[in-house]
Amino acid sequence: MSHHDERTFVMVKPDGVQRGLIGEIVSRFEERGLKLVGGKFMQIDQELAHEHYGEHEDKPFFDDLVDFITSGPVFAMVWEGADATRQVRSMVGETDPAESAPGTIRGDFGLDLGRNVIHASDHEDEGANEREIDLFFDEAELLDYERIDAAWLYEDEDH
Ligand code: D4T
Repeated sequence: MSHHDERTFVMVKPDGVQRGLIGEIVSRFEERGLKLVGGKFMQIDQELAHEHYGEHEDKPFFDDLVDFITSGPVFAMVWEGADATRQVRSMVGETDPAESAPGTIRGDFGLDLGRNVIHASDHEDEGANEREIDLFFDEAELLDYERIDAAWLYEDEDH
């Protein structure tokens, strides 16, 4: 794997889907130069919600979080690129949209912690990206191809 091949898991949550933000969000990552390697429009069931949010099981907001994430379709994605996990998190903003800077996805499209539009793997949680990709995608659903502009995105890609 070259250093351009880091993969991270991203999901437009039910509020983002209902508000018509899938295209806008996908565009931001595409324009940044990240490569889409997997995408799935799906409904999360109770079991998957509990696995995905297992770390929050004992929190007071857990039941509302599960109800919300299972309340409508989500758009799950895998994006690939140099330092992808950390770069995507910085584009997403803080967990609470109210604390997120303008220019970030949550800072531009959200106001409420319980409706924060998008999920992205935590770069400070080692292995979160691989764990979440495995939870939502089979290996065969992740596609291997080159972006035609790769040589213009990375100095060390050959022309
Ligand atoms: P996700 O996982 O949804 O991308 O959010 P973050 O990674 O930014 O934040 P998190 O795991 O700490 O929180 C998961 C999810 O729970 C909601 N939440 C969180 C909530 O409703 N009330 C709360 O007090 C907290 C801390 C928002 C995101």
